[in-house]
Amino acid sequence: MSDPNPSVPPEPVDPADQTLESPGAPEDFADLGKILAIIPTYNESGNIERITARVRAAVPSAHILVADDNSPDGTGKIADSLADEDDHIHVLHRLGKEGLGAAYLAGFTWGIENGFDVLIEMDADGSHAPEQLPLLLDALRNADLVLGSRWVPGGSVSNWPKSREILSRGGNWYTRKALVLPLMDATGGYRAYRTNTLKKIDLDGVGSAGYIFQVDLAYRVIQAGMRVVEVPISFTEREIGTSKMSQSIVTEALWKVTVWGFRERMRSAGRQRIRSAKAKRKQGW
Ligand SMILES: Nc1nc2c(ncn2[C@@H]2O[C@H](COP(=O)(O)OP(=O)(O)OP(=O)(O)O)[C@@H](O)[C@H]2O)c(=O)[nH]1
Ligand SMILES: [Mg+2]
Repeated sequence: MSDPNPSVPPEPVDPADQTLESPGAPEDFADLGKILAIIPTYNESGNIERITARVRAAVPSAHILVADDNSPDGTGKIADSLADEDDHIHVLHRLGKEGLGAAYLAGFTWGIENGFDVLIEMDADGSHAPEQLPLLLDALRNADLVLGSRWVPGGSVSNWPKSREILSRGGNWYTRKALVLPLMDATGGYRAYRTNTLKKIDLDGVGSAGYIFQVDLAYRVIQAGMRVVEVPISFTEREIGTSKMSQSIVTEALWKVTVWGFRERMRSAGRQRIRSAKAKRKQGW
């Protein structure tokens, strides 16, 4: 697969039509192999039970890994008791808060070591509807990475203050321009990766901690010539618990995108210089 351009997204689906009571047996996506949804948590005691239950109902064949950074509110303990009752739920206890990126990298390593073929990224706070996971998995049949996108036609956000929307749209606009990245929502965190996709990029070289981690990975997948597809999602702001978004997360994102964009421009200017020197030599200048 070498077309890095995102394809036309599938028909948008109203999440209201995708309740837990949806008729018919849920699809098991056996053709994609073993599926693991990684849910990073920090103080999500009010959400963890509900989100795991929704994932289990939406795609019963999928396993769940809760990657908890020793949450002071006891999220890890609740996850342990859920894992005791359900062999599809696993818990990765980490020593302390190290950021979303570090938790996902540890989760990916766990998933790869335990033989999973598909790795899902999903927030614990319900912003990413598990009922839309089948949309991402279906699109993964023809992609190396699927992004749940708020900013393609059919995508939406609800209960977000205007300031958050401006930050997300603006951040994505800047990312698109600086990195020449053909993606509408490179910062989003609802994703489906093939394990093979992650094996082909240098995960050890990823140092990003905050939300820029998402851009970092999408950028690496596209630069490796793999196919990234965006599907519309309905994003809902968290109702329970507190956001971990901070000024330092935004600053990390801004400076990293700027540095990478500058580096890429220097590289392509270098390539251009070499090409014109070769052309001149050929013409006998
Ligand atoms: N393990 C771990 N999880 C984290 C860390 N920071 C955030 N998370 C989790 O990552 C997911 C996204 O974090 P949120 O606080 O919801 O960030 P957000 O969605 O941008 O912010 P809101 O819109 O206010 O919810 C949640 O499941 C968090 O619990 C961290 O340092 N370690
Ligand atoms: Mg959130």
